[in-house]
Amino acid sequence: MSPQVDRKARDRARFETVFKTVRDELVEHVRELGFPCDVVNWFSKNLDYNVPGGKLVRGLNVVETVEVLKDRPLTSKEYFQAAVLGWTVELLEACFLVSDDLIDSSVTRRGRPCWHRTSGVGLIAVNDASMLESSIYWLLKKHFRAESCYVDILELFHETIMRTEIGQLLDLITASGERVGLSTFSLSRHHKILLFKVAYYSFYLPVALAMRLCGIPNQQGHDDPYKAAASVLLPLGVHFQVQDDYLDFLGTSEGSAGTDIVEGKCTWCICTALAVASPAQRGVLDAHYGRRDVQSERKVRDIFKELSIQERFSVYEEKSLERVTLLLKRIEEGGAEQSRGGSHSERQLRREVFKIKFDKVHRRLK
Ligand code: DMA
Ligand code: MG
Ligand code: MG
Ligand code: MG
Repeated sequence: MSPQVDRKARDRARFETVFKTVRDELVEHVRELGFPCDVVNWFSKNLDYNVPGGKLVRGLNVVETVEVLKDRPLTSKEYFQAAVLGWTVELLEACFLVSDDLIDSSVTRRGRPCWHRTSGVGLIAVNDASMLESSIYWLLKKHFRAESCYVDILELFHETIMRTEIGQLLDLITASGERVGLSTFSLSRHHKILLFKVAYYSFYLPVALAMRLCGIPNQQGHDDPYKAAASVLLPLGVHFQVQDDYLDFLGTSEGSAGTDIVEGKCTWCICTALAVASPAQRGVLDAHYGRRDVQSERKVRDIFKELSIQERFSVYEEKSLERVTLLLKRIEEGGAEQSRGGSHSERQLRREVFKIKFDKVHRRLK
């Protein structure tokens, strides 16, 4: 095993031990409220099934960012706080995924049945998703109530959740059904969907939480480090979700894969296809996109192939990475200019923080 892989595995294992602590605290809380075993066990299973099994990139990103900002090994108290904050982001991810899979009629997630498709769950998943969200606030109160960043952290969660939900709404009402057709689809609407449903909670939130935990204050106007962070992280988040759309088409996503065409989702693939389709190809897409049958799905896939979606994605990926690299460079240069006056943590913010995210999305295959 290479030292880098070894380190990653160790970081993940350390982070996972903190999950055991927060899970036990949450379950104990339900028990202390006097609920019988079946309720306690249900909640515990909800947590175990939905929270820890993913790539954990968002949660680990909180810890990694705190480490970069502090620029020294964390004390065990600092590590624990950063990791708890990381798990609140993973709880949020779990909450969104449980409802998203239900709404998207997805079958599998992370290589297993979606939570709502497991024995006896079904629509109870709606309440389970809410409980994953309220667990965040319970943990924040328990671990951060006394910290000066408590209100900022709460606000960050509230604002991020609202943005994600509006993004999900836009995604859902744009999806083609009998009623809507493909007429609402466009690359600009698609960009807005991705920005709101994914980029804020997956890319901006973990970094902004870490910045709050490290006590980085807002600044006026263009100097605001939170605005600077958003200016790179949000485009990166959009790039990441375009990859998600493309991986759904390939069927290799680690998330839910392969349902976008039959569900009639407004994805990068269909919006790109619509922008270049001939009238005949457009006719086939109109007739078959968003239909739950294998023949229709095959016809759509054939048109995507005719229109070289695969090659077009490579071109998009190249251009988009170039753009993000440029944004990163601009921030680095801004950081260098300010480095005479700026604090060490502000200078660091302008380099490593973004590299962590950048390296993770760079040409991912799953
Ligand atoms: C996921 O969008 C968005 C949220 C807020 C979970 P999606 O349905 O494209 O994701 P996936 O492909 O993972 O189901
Ligand atoms: Mg989905
Ligand atoms: Mg969805
Ligand atoms: Mg998807």
